Amino acid sequence: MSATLKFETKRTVQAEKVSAKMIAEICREEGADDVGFVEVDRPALAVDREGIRQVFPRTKTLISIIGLMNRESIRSPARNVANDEFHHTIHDLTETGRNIIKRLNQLGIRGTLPTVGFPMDMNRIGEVKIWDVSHKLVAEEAGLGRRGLHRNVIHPKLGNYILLETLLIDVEIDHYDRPVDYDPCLKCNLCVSACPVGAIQTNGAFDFSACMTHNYREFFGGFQDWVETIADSTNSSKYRSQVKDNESASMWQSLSFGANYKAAYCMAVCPAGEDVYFEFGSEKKKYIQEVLRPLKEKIEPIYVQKGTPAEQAALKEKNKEVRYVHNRLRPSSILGFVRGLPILFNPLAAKGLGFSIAFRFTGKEQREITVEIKDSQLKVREGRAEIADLEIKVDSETWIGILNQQASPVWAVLTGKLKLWGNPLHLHHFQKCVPV
Ligand code: B12
Ligand code: SF4
Repeated sequence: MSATLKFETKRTVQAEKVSAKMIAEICREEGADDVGFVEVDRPALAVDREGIRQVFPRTKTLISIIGLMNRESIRSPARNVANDEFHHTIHDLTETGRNIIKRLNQLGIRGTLPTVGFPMDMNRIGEVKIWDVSHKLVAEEAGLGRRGLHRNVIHPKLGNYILLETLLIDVEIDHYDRPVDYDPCLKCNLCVSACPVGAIQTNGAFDFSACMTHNYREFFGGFQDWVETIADSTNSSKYRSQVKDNESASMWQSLSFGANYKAAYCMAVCPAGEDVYFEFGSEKKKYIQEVLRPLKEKIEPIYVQKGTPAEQAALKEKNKEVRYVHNRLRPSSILGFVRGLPILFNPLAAKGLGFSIAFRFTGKEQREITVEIKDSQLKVREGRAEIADLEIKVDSETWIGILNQQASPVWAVLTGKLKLWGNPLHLHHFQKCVPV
């Protein structure tokens, strides 16, 4: 019996460098709405070098592909409609990526695709960066657009209503793309006004924690908080006094049909991009009335942490019900602690405070850093400052235990695992400014 090989096992593309035009054609035939190429050693991708190696060590070329969403669905105040559009586009884009890889396999080109979003490596949850490849950075380098004020990538033609995927392949190609040389963001600030937790700021700053706490309420951090609420509830009425029936139902829906985003309003209102601008350009008032206003008027819960700028922003929204929660982003290592500092820092809690702490971590993860909190800003420097208001020498695992409320600081001092020099009150201030 003779077996017919479905796929070529040898590389059938003979040229030293494979044709970018041919691969682009395959990508389009398989459903990519646009495509671009980046060589693996592009300096701008240094932050993901390790992640790329982890997913596919033989990577020579990154292919950025995009999936266009239906913008009326993303803009719909009906959250189920918008979420369905996100979920289906994620599914379709993954399918497109897998089919491209299958076609390339037939030519003997090997490769794979990191996920569009979730699943991610949850073992790294306490290290903050749990994704391997930053699709936005790859898309920018591949000339598919630039990040706008809201930090989503805006495609010059399609606007920001796109999701991104990156394919990693093991051949060099004969043409690589470069970033577009103009900024498609109109600086209209509609995204700033649409975000119910003030995550997008006019100066370009982005409040990761605010977005994570509200928009991702039914993803891992919010899920963990919900589980702990159940664990801490002595009976069903105690639970129901903290979690309303509609919130339990929404969590059930997320667990059953894919996690629901609570907003994405920054993306929904963005008028940038050639195909979108016509709706806004000549009729700005009408656009605001039709696109922004229904989202502002939607009556819905907004999830915030008490005492944060997100709470202040949410309280200004007339039609929203402010709900107080935690996001439970707890570091599991010193690496995660250091990475998480700028994300978890609460500038409101730091108002009027000014101090520096030199940390010396010993034991399993040895590292020295200096944290300065001044003028409502946090700065982290590698190395231990010679003069600091407080110096802390602490065993790394003990410190993570303290942050996770699984070890007592008093016990740590008594057992010599934590030593302090200087004003210990600054430790209390620090914990207020960087709540875990
Ligand atoms: C982490 C993440 C988030 C985080 C942080 C977002 C962010 N701005 O980085 C949270 C949970 C808040 C988030 C929210 C959303 N996300 Co998201 N997210 C990602 C993910 C996994 C990585 C993003 C990334 O590379 N960030 C780093 C850099 C590139 O982002 P940046 O904003 O330009 O820079 C800021 C951060 O880097 C931060 N920062 C600096 N140093 C460090 C270090 C670490 C470790 C971290 C975490 C942050 C950080 O400060 C910078 C300035 O504010 C990607 C999927 C992927 N694997 O790439 C999707 C992705 C970026 N998300 C996407 C989407 C659609 C959303 C939402 C609209 C979700 C929704 N449906 O409601 C919102 C939009 C929020 C917003 N305005 O940015 C799309 C964006 C598509 C596009 N057109 O650009 C992506 C690309 C998913 C995809 N495959 O399509 N997301
Ligand atoms: S909504 Fe306006 S300011 Fe925000 S990213 Fe889009 S074009 Fe830029």
